[in-house]
Amino acid sequence: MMENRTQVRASAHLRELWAADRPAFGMWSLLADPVVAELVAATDVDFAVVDLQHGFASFAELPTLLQAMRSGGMAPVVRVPWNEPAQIMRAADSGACGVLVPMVNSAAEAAAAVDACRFPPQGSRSWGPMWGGIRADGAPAPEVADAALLCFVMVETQEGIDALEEIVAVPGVDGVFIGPNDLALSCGYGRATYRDSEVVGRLLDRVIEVCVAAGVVPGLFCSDGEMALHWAGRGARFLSAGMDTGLLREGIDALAARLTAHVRPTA
Ligand code: 3PY
Ligand code: MG
Repeated sequence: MMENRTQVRASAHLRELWAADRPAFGMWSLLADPVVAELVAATDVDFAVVDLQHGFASFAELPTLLQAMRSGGMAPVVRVPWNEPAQIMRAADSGACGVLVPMVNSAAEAAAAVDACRFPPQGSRSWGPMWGGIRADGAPAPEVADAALLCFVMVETQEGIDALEEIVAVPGVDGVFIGPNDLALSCGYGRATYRDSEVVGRLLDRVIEVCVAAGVVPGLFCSDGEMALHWAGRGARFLSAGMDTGLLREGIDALAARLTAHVRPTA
């Protein structure tokens, strides 16, 4: 089915980049508007993340957002609000090519996330492809759906750092996605970033190193392109590089500044 082909293509594109040890750069979607979703999906970024934890969209809007992205040519990754099987399964049914699971603090929690991503006998995902009866070519075979769905666990707490070696060893974990904001808060560094704190930078380096040694993909939330390029250079391979809200704001501010400067040149 088209749905399935779009999902398979999206995760295959990412896997090809990683097989060649190349970084995947993506967009972070906070807005719940299907037109913006289609626009994001029609660009040349390698992936998009629809953020259901801290974005404006909820599960009610998700099928429509993913439908819009599919018509833009992309099946995005969905960050679910929590490590909850029903949420992971719903995101996968809706058409995600992968999930980011927040606040994973132990191997058992990572194993639970993987379990929700895979159909039996590998896991306990419940069968119910929502688009199957709507789109012409039916539902994906369970093993095809399993192979296409990327499972990224987010390490973003001191507890997660303490259990990192066990987390990356869990079979079926495709990668670790670092949430640098929560990680700094949880580890006692407040709102510090790698830009103003060497110790924060070293912490991120260590997560990347442990992932690489374990053969899983190191990912990182980046607030801008400069940050994404910096961490791609240090080995991260799954990097968000901008947010729809931030880029819209930046574009409008830059335009307004240009127009204002033109009309009222400084003396
Ligand atoms: C974090 O930085 O904690 C994130 O989860 C990114 O949104
Ligand atoms: Mg976070």
